[in-house]
Formats: sequence, C-alpha cells, structure tokens
Amino acid sequence: MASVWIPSLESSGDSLLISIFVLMSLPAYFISDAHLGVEPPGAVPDREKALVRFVESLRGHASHLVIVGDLFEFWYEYNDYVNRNHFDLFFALRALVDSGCEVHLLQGNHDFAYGDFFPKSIGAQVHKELFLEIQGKRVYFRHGDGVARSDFGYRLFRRVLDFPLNRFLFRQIHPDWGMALARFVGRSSRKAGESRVIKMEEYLAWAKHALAKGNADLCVLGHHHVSGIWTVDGGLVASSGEWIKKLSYLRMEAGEICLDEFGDDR
Ligand SMILES: [Mn+2]
Repeated sequence: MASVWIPSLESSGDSLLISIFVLMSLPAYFISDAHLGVEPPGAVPDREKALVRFVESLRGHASHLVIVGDLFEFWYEYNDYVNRNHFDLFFALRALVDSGCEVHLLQGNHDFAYGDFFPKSIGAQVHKELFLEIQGKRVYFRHGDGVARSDFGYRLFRRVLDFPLNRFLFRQIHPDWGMALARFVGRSSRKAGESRVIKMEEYLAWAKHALAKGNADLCVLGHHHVSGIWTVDGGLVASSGEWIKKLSYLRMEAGEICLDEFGDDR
C-alpha cells in the first residue's frame, strides 16, 4: 500500500507516517450472523462473551471490523433506550473505534431497524450495502437477504416489517413486550426456515453480477450461515458463516482473504 507524504506535517513526520503505514497494513476482519439475543440449539455457550473477547482482541491489531448483518436476532431503538443486554459489546465496539479501527455494520433481515445509536454513540457506521478499499482491493459488502430466489416467502415478510405504519405501531408497545413479541416471531420464522435448502449457486450468481456492476474484487455476504470462499468470474465471494454453532470469521491480510475460527487461545 503506497503511503502519502504530507509536507505540512514534516516536523512530526516520521512517527505519523509510520502510524499511518501500520494502520494500513493491519488485517481487516469480517463476521456476520451472530443473532445475539437467542440461544438456538447447539449454539456455543457464552458466544456473546466470546464475541466481546474477539472484539477486544482486535484493538490495535485491526484496520477494519465489518459486521455483515444479523448481529442481533432483533434490534429496535427507542428515542431514549437501547437494549442493555449487549452493554459489554457496545463498550468493546466503542473502545475498538477509539483505537483507530473502522467499524461498520450492515443491516441484516433481523436487525434492519438501526437508528442513530451506533453512528452517534459507538462511532460505527450502518449501511444497507458498502464498498471499501482495503489493502488495494475493492470490497463489496451486503448481508444477502432477498438475494436467492428461494427466499421469496421471507422477502414478503420483510416487506410487511418495512411498512412505516407497522413500525409506528411497534413503537407504541412497551419495549419489554416488543422484544418478547419479536423473539416469538423470530422463533416461528426460524422453525419455518429450518428445512430450507440453501441454493448457494443463486448467491454466487448474484455476487458475480454485483462484482461486475460495482467493479469490485471481493464480495462479502452473510445470511445463509455457510462459511466459504468461492471463486467466480471476476473475483472472489466470501462468507464467514455464523457466530452461533461455530465462531467463525474472515481475515483479510495483504490483499488475501482467509477463514478462521475464534478460540480463546488466540
Ligand atoms: Mn440474515
């Protein structure tokens, strides 16, 4: 990665240049689909605590953390209240931002209703889709819900939730009741989705198109919970999988992407 010399800062020069260079050469990390707030059968015990430790471990060791959707099983913000169950995670993310790491969140189909809490209080930006230049590569991020044609039923469900009147009505419910209702709806939709066959070829066809359209080298998707790195015409497609039964993540270093799993030995 080429560094840029800034003449007006020449007096403090070397150390500034070194710190810019170090930041640019640090690895970037991508995770998705933690669905925090529920404990599906087979989930790794204390996986949210493990995620907090993972985020803490990146402090000073990462240029970017991109959370590619469905960090939460359900997310809703009220004007003066946020879900306190995730306080340690908020704190760790804020400390990571303060350490100089860029933190981005993609909206997922479960956590589509972000307000300004993450940008304002954490310093993490929220996006529907995102392009980033990382280590000389152009990377496209998107959660990936609604991509596969097999998702038709779900897409209909999402359209109902996106309707402003429904959001307004939801806001009138007491937060404790609203969260309980959302967990109930989530449980039934998960049961309905359990037998769903993941048509990876549809995700890859979509990603190939997105790479060409966005002139990108790498497309990072989540949603289907399958870990992998695939080669398609025009670039690579990568998915970390999930932070539920496995604590898997993607690491990008020197322009190369690889899959790994978080263990406490790290
Ligand atoms: Mn999803």
